[in-house]
Amino acid sequence: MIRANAEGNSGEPVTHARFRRMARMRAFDEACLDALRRGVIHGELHVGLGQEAVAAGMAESLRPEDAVVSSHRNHFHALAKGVDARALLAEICERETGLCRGRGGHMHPFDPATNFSATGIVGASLPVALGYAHAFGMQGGDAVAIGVTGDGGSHTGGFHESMVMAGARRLPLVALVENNALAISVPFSEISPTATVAERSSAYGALGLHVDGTDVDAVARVFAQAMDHARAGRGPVIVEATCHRFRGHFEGDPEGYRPREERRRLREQFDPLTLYRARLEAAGESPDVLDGILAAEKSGMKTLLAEVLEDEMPDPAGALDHVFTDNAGRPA
Ligand SMILES: Cc1ncc(C[n+]2csc(CCOP(=O)(O)OP(=O)(O)O)c2C)c(N)n1
Repeated sequence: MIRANAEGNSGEPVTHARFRRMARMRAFDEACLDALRRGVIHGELHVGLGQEAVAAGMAESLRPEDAVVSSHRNHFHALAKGVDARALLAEICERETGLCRGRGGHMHPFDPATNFSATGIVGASLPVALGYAHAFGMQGGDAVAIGVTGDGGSHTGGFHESMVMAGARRLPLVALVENNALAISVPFSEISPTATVAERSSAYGALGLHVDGTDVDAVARVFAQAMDHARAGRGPVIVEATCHRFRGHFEGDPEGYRPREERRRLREQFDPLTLYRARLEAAGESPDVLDGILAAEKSGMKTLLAEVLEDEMPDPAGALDHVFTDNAGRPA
């Protein structure tokens, strides 16, 4: 049986590792929704429920030296890169124990230890990832920078400029586009000049790959191909993963742009966990083992949330601490 690589649980079959990763991601965002209902998260919250297979498929090909720069919908990418779930949850819950001591919140987690960061500015993950890719190119190793964005982000100037420069200089940049067919309320089909984002890659001298982002096995395979290409110095890649957002754009979104039944239909047909479970069971996997994985991840995340909610919040008097640096990049 195939075993998971170093990023998976040691010795666990790769199928279990993939299912577990998705289960953990789902449990994480469900914990965030729980925290929101308890009134401990202020400001907008964008969860990724329905999109677990994309980040979980990406995870296996990531090495510690690679960099991931994500978007406003970043929790799953952070977990895929190895960001500590407790520190991330504490950041989202605005605690002093958070990744950025509670000052960044859910849209701005930064973790130098794992080379992970995110931005709430749509499309701006790409120029930041380009900077990493440029540095990696100068260093001469085989590290890769991944810029994650949505279909909306792929229509920004920053995305285009980053791909132009990465293509011209053959930089190790992978643009991961999570195409959930909506930029808030705007359908991809109404504003895209092409049927896919991936097919624009030839204009950038990039490799373009399209994958069903509800299928974790397919994402893992395609993402590995993208990373091999970039690591080998053959230039940038666009990986477009089509997927579905099960909740509103943000929590509180009245979703006037899609009927409730549509949301229910998407959940019924395209839940990546349900789809993967069906595949594993058809191959002879025991339902009890899969139930055990789901239950363990859910209860683990509940415990984590309970712990985090006991943590201190930052002292308002220190609101500007750790926010600015001096010119040498040291905390002021
Ligand atoms: C530069 C910029 N313009 C507008 C916004 C407001 N905004 C936040 S998310 C979003 C849509 C993003 O859509 P997409 O990139 O497809 O990602 P998704 O929300 O579907 O994951 C917009 C317009 C923003 N944050 N930044």
